[in-house]
Amino acid sequence: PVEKFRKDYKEPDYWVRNVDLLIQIHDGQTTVRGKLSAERRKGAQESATLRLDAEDVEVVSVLLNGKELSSSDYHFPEKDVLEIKCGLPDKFELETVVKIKPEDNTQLSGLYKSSSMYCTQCEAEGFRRITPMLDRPDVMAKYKVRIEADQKSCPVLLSNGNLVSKGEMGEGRHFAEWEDPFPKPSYLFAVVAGDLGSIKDTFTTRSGRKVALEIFSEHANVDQLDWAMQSLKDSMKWDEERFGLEYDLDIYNIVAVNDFNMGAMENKGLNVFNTACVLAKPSTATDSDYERVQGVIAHEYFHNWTGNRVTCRDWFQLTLKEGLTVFRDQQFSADMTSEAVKRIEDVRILRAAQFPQDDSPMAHPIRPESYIAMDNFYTATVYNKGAEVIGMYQTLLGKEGFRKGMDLYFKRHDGTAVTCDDFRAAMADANGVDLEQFERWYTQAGTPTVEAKASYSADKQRFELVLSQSCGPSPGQPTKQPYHIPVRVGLIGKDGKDLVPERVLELKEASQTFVFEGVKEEPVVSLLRGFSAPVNVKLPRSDEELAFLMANDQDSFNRWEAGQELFTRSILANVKAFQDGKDMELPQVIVDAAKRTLLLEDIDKSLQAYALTLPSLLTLGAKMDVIDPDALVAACKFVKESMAKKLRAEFETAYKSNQLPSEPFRNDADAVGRRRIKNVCLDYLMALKEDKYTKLCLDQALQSTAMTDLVAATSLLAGSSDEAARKQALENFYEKHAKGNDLILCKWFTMQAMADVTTSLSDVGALLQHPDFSLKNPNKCRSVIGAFAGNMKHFHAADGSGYRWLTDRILDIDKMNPQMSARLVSSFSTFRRYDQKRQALIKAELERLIATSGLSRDAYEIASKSLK
Ligand code: DPP
Ligand code: ZN
Repeated sequence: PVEKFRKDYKEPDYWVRNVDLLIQIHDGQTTVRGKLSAERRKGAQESATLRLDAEDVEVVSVLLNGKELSSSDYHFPEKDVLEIKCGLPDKFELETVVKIKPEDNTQLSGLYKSSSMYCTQCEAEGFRRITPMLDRPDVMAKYKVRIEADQKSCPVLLSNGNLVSKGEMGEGRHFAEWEDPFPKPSYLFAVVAGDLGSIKDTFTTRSGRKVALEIFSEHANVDQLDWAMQSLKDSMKWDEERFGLEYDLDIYNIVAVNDFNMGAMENKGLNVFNTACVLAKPSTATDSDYERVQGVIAHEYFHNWTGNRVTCRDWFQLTLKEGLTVFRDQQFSADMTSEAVKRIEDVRILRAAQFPQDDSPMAHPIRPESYIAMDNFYTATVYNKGAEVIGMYQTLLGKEGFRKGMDLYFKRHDGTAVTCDDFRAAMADANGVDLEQFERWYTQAGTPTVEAKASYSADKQRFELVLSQSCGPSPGQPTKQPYHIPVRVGLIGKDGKDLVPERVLELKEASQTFVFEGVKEEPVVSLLRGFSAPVNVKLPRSDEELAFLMANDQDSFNRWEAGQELFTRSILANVKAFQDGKDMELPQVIVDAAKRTLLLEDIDKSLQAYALTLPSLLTLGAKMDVIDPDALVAACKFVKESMAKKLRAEFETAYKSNQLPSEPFRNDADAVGRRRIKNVCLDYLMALKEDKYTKLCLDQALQSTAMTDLVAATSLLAGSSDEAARKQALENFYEKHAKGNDLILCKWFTMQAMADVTTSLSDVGALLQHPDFSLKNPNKCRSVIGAFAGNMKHFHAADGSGYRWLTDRILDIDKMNPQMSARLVSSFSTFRRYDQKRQALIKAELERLIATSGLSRDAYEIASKSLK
């Protein structure tokens, strides 16, 4: 496999200005005629040949300026490259006719068939699987598309831009012609053909453009589209208000598809969505489903400016559009729900998914330096850490300064393909600041650590904070230069109020001293408020100080953070005790703090719930020198159980007082928060393993009408040692809710794959044989195989059985869908964080993968890099 490097970027020898496509869909075979209007780049050699990307297409003919070329004028010099060997004029039209088979396309990249519909996925490099093209994002062209298909099976024919004509062709066939007035890179191309239902609405932009909105799905799912539509309108309005950005076409279409590798895709004017990110109605969707739909609809909509109007010059710049757009969708969701809650959720994801990646052989800067398969770099680092980096601009420049930077970015670059450096320059120039050093966030991998030392002089009323930063080695980067880190700091007095105004310290040196004058008493420092940078913090504190912060910090994030730190300490101490065969203990200070939180009355219920939720196993694992899955799971169980023993009455009361009537269903912040805290309480009570609470949980599992409550209770029972209750709950969930609904089936699969029961491995084996399971559907693969790879105890079974099982599944899937198999390989990437024995077992599996002939380059890349 060939590795590509960022430093090797060159402009192409030819630009394609127009693409004219004829797509003739027939059952079993599709013909694509692609006409490219191209010109040689000024400065390119006249002898430069045209090398088009072309993958899995059968070339029927090639025409240059209307004249068919003889087969000696073109060839495939390497796999997936169609080279035109004859001389080319400065400007020309090159036409290819190719045959493709969407029905056999199990990779789900290019044009493929999902259930009864045809659809496309072109990012990152799928367009070349439809028609030969310079398939790279800096080649931007205007597209005209004519789709022809059977009228009965494909009454709906969609592509990007505006519908310019449609009609019947006889013999039961019909056509539609679409034209997109905006030049775009090929990865934003899309086509959909199928028998779809839809809902319609309109949105009038603030300059008065009336936009027709339509969301399509299979007919049976049309009743689950309203929330997506509401979210779309909210997003359109929000982007006008917050960033002055208006929609630019007369049509905005969204299509829900069952089989989809990613969450969704921002194709110009025609978003294609994984059903999991668009369908929602009260009887089928949990609160987090609602939040996900809202966030992803917004994300894809926001791409219209950050991604489509201004796109990436090359794929190394992916975070230019993804980090920025994730940041934008996070800000939107914060405005639509609660800023404090959203921040906690985002940091939880970052710590569970990105920090471990940063600490593995797969660590890469948010702007990677090289890749073998680009699809492997749609990572938590590029997306979520990328969003944190964008957030730091806003923290450094303020909201207004950030907006100025965004305005300048669009003014300079609208309609072009640019780099992360261009974005940074716009931020710097618009604000007249120097952001040179800030580039290191783009060049260096790894999570920095900020260490703080505080000293106070009562005489001088002066407080000094010495901040030092460091960042461990990562692949290819043995040493790191200091980052430019914004550190938001508050100094809290005994009464819980800030003693001086909060400051954003700019840490740029390896070590720096910051002085606060006029500090009337010795303060408690609240460091990195709002998680103002994606770093780990080291600051020696007593448990009592943490409890104080948990109760008093005016920054809601740091109140939560203090509680998490308390939990983490206790769990890690108990891990040690477990390993040493000593008794585990729960310090009273934690019980007291949790009790205070439980008894608070006028607190946001979601904040209350998160304050009582233990850090995730992955987050805790990242804090251990060597991850010991058994000890970690045991320590968490112990903490939960001991807490429940001490606070049984409080948990019961909170559980009861947060019950909601089943009618009418509400999903406002209060209702969501109540379900959240109620289910946290149930989780604690279930840790007691008493019949009384199993019964309570079973009642909820059998009788609830809210999907959130059903899933919470059934998941708890899926991990229960009470066999009868477990069986009853799972059967009930399947029969009453999951059967016939793929998305709910996935929840049912996941709760079993994640469960900590002795039969976990044989259970997931059985799920693969379940009639509702299909290895071809990415959502189902993720819900069984991906979920099991996240089952800390059983995936990491000491005998290696979980590892062997995963490798076998990866090899099955790799033949069909390399993007999917590569994702699963990455579950092995953190293997060096485990003990020697497990390391050896995983290493053997990675080696087995690499030794398999015909392994995809996608899977090969992750496996081989993980071993480095
Ligand atoms: N560009 C898509 C998204 O993140 C992923 N393929 O929205
Ligand atoms: Zn995106």
